[in-house]
Amino acid sequence: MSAEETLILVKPDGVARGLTGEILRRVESKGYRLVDIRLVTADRSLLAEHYAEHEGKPFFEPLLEFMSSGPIVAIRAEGNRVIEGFRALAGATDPTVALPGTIRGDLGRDWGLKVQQNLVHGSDSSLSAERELKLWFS
Ligand code: DAT
Ligand code: MG
Repeated sequence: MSAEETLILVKPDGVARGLTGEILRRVESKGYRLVDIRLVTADRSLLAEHYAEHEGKPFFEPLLEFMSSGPIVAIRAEGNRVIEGFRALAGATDPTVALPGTIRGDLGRDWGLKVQQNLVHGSDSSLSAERELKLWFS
């Protein structure tokens, strides 16, 4: 059986703030393996598919606008329970309450915008990981 894989994104705020290396360091230090990595400027259709579950929510349009505002680093990472493990490294969605020690808790904050800019995305289930990896690496 091959090890589990997940999709990690360093969002445009993380890339713009020069935090890509720090975020990759945390993923690698935890012991996960980087299988593939690419710098992507995402178009609207990719982002709408990626975030389809949030269509209709008040932050959906701001989210798509934010995610298309600059380059994203997309990472295919591998390891036993990496999906759950990276979500734990990332911390809670809201960076104000994300625990210190997590990526969002240590490096993120609320900027008073319509969408939270919280540095990273991580797939939330094996079904999401499979779907999202196909979208970003094909
Ligand atoms: P996560 O990225 O932790 O899986 P999510 O899938 O619920 O969170 O939402 C996707 C992104 O949308 C999230 O990273 C930040 C933004 N977001 C979510 N809920 C929000 C809210 N209530 N207000 C503003 N932005 C929000
Ligand atoms: Mg999510």
